[in-house]
Amino acid sequence: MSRWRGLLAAGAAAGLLVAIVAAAQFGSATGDATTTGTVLIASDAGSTGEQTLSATAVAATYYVDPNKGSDANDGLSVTTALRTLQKARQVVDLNNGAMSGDIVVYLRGGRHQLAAPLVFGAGDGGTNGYNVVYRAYGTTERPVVSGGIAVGGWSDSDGDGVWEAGVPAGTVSRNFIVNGVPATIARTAGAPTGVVITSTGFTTTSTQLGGLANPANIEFVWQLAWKTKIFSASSIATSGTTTTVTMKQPGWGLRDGGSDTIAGAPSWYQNAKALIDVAGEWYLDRAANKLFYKPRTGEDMARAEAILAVVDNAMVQVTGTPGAPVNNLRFEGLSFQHSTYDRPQTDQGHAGQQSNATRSTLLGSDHTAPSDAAVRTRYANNIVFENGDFRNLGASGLWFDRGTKNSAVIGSSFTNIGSNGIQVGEFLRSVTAGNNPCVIPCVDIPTADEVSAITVANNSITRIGTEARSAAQGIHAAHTKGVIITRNDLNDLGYSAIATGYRWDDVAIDSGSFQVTYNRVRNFMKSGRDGGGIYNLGNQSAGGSSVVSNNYVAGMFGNYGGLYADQGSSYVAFSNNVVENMGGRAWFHDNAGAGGAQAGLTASSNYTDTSKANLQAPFAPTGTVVYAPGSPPPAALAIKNAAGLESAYQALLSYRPAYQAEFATIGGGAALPTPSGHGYNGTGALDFNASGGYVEFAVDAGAGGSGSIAVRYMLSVTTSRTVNLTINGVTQPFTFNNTGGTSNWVVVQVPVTLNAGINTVRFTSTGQDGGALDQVQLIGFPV
Ligand SMILES: [Ca+2]
Ligand SMILES: [Ca+2]
Ligand SMILES: [Ca+2]
Ligand SMILES: [Ca+2]
Repeated sequence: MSRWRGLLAAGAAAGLLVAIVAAAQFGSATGDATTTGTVLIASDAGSTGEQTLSATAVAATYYVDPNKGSDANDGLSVTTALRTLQKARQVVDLNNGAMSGDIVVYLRGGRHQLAAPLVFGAGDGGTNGYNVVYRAYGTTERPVVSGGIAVGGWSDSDGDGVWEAGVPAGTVSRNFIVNGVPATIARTAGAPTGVVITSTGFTTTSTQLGGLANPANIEFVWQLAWKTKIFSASSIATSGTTTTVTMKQPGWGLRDGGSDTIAGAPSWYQNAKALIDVAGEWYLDRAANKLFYKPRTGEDMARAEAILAVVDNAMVQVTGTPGAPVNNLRFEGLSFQHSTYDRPQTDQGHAGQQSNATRSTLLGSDHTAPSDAAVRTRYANNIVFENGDFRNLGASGLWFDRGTKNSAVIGSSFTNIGSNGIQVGEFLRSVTAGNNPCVIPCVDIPTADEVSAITVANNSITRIGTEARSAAQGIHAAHTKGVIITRNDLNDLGYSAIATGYRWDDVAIDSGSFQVTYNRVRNFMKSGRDGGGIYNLGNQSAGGSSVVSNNYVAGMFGNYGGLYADQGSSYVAFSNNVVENMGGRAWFHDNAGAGGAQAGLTASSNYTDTSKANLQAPFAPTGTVVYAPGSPPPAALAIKNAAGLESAYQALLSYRPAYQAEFATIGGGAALPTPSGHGYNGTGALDFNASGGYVEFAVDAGAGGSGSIAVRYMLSVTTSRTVNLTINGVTQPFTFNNTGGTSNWVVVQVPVTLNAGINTVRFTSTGQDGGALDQVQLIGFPV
């Protein structure tokens, strides 16, 4: 079907999506001046100066500038931009009744702070077949849709290295991000001792617990085999050598259900000021409305960008109704950051189940439903996220929920996500009535409620499951039809990378006809066990059989198998996959027979460097080619090399957010005036002022190596200006050239070789002012 009006090539049958848009947003800064308003205005008139997906006319253009805009403006030009997304949504709603072309809302660089969830309803989408597009302005501006508040006014008056700052009364948060990097809730290194689980909590011989302040906010974390559970105390009391932890209810009563249950001590406990001892740990004292933090190397709390995530869960919602879905919305080039996940400190706790779904009484009983997500669509049609950056989020990243159809997430990165990266579909089950009964229909799902024809393509997913390392999955699709998961790169996961299905028998339900193809899956099961690189549960026959083919799966850290057909798996064909470096585990783990007859379950022409397979008759792979480790035959090598991101999206593998000059360390008379022009990222830019003025960045180059530093700046005088650029103590000149206007920012790449971990990058004036320095960004260093 033509879902995107020609925006995407209809290559799904071959498992291939053709990239229409260059991933210019990521790491391809070129040093030319293509970010100027002139070019963009031309592109609005149909020029190709900007990579635009749609060939349709633009009926209206609006601008949102979080630094220079005002909601009293008309929003129709860069100089009369609106300030908030909430206002832009209202303006669009009043003007989209009879569209004659797309409506484009350009988001300027900076942090677009949400005071409350941003909710798009049926009146906010495109009409007459056109789209409403929320798009980053230019290729080097990075608008951040943020559910957080900036925290300033830090002090360390007692000099103990733990800094503190006030927050608004009543602030609740479990996610704190400094200079773009998540901080860690203050925690113990290990488990309490002598733990005995009881119906009300547990007893322990660890005496520290009894002395901690604000016991009702202390959390206990169990990282189990494939579940993560987090509960908080209602009270803690010590008598003699025994400390009794009483947990909040009803959460503690829901702690189990199914297997993988709590039997012993929590893995650690967290969220008390006394537990701050390692750099990067933080604590929010909810009673005193104070935030405490022990800075990491290179963080200057007088300057650092300190963001406390305060919008709980779904900070962006696309929510229609069964009779009136939201249609035709696109989000292009946007970063979604700073949602939090408050539930572990509530009475419900986080009673995590498989796929980090959550058991709770919030849905009327003790039912299990998918994990919450920062961005969620429900009763929605033709919703597309492209070139996005989902980062530093409390729960899951993106969820195509009930009633979402013909939608996609393409060319986006998912990093530092609390729960799953991407979820597709809905389920609700009762663990007390057995694993399988569906609380909501899963056979004959009402048409309006179906989740179907979702494409997940060319995304990079890494370091997800920061809250639920042993349970979170890169991509989970369940109770859906026609889902295409293709060309994604998944790396560094605690549990299964791609998982489909959520039913432990082979009863045919409205689930199936999925394609998991051409993905590259690396380094998974690093925390949990009983998972796989590509994992399926249950019958996948609805709408036709399902396919897992041409994937490259490598680097397994815990059992059971690279490809895993779990209970009830049927009508899934595994073919032409390459599975290697399993660390002694099986290339194929078959447990399908435990839940059914394995009808339609096949494995053919797969390639692997291990002969180990766990199989249950009558299932038997055919045509398997086993080769010696390191010696794949040409056919396997071809599959391996073809898997993963298409070339236009390769830059996602090294995409790192920029470091803003205004949050770095400055000195020598340098200052941070608000730039007079538009289009800077973050909240400002650096002015060197006189000789000796400097800014110093502490940049994390990961494993280090060769790459470049992309410097974004503006200079609106005709004479070039040269400063010293000192990288790890070695100095070279850096010249700012005239960019032709105070709103014209350019990006110049400086080739560098960096050490692993933190490197220092300092710009210093040598006698005259420099340009206005906006940010630096590492290019080409794998994340
Ligand atoms: Ca409307
Ligand atoms: Ca202190
Ligand atoms: Ca600690
Ligand atoms: Ca900046």
